[in-house]
Amino acid sequence: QGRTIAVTGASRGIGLRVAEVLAAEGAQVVAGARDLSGVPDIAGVQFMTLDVTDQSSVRAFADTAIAAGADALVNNAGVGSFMPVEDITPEEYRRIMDTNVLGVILTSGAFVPHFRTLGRSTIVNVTSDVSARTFARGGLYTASKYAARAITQALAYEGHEYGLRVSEIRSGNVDTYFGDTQQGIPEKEEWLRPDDIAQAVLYALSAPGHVRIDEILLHPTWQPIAF
Ligand code: NJP
Repeated sequence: QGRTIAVTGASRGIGLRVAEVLAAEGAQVVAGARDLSGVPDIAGVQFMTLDVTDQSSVRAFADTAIAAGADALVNNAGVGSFMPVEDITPEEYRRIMDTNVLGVILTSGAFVPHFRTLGRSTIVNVTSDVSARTFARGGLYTASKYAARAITQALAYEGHEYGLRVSEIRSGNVDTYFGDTQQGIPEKEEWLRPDDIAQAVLYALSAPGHVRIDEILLHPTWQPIAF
């Protein structure tokens, strides 16, 4: 209520639902993605073009959110890519790492100088359950999420000095457009919904000031247990 929160990767999937849920709770949301052509009108949500791999785009996004009073950032933008190690090209490596790792670095870096002045602020990073485990054909994607987890934890150490709380949301399969797939197809019926992740983000953002949620790990019930 009364807060301003920046959300990346908010044109669809998890990020869009995060923006909707936060706005329904009374927050002002500055929501970014590259292609805003399909986004709905949502009261309390200001959509802005954002490419997290492009520093000037990130700066413009952060400047707008900071001018609106942002005290929290949700790094959610991310892309998937699944192939055997021998098929990973330099181009695909850069696309995944630039978005999932450099994107978190640039976006966090654009907000941190402001957050330092606040005394209390929050960054929530939507990484993955595979930020600490891998699988066949998942080398590149999981490498990016391991790296995003490391950045998340480094930020937590650094931010501890000035009241920045940092949370990592690690989920199993979620029914979105992730990895160039479709939402709502029969194979994904038992998967987590974007709202399940949005509720975890809301919990991390709204925990009382004396509580820091280091990480939340959640899966669809059917998914084999993996920690
Ligand atoms: O995927 P999708 P999710 N700059 O494809 C945006 C993680 N995750 O919601 O830019 C700015 O429906 C893109 O918009 P656009 C996953 O790794 C997922 O599932 O127009 N924004 C769109 O709004 C990711 O970090 C699952 O293409 C950029 C959004 O990101 C996060 O959840 C499991 C961008 C992606 O929406 C959200 O993914 C898991 C850029 N350069 C973790 N590039 C899962 N779905 O199963 C992309 O463990 N976006």
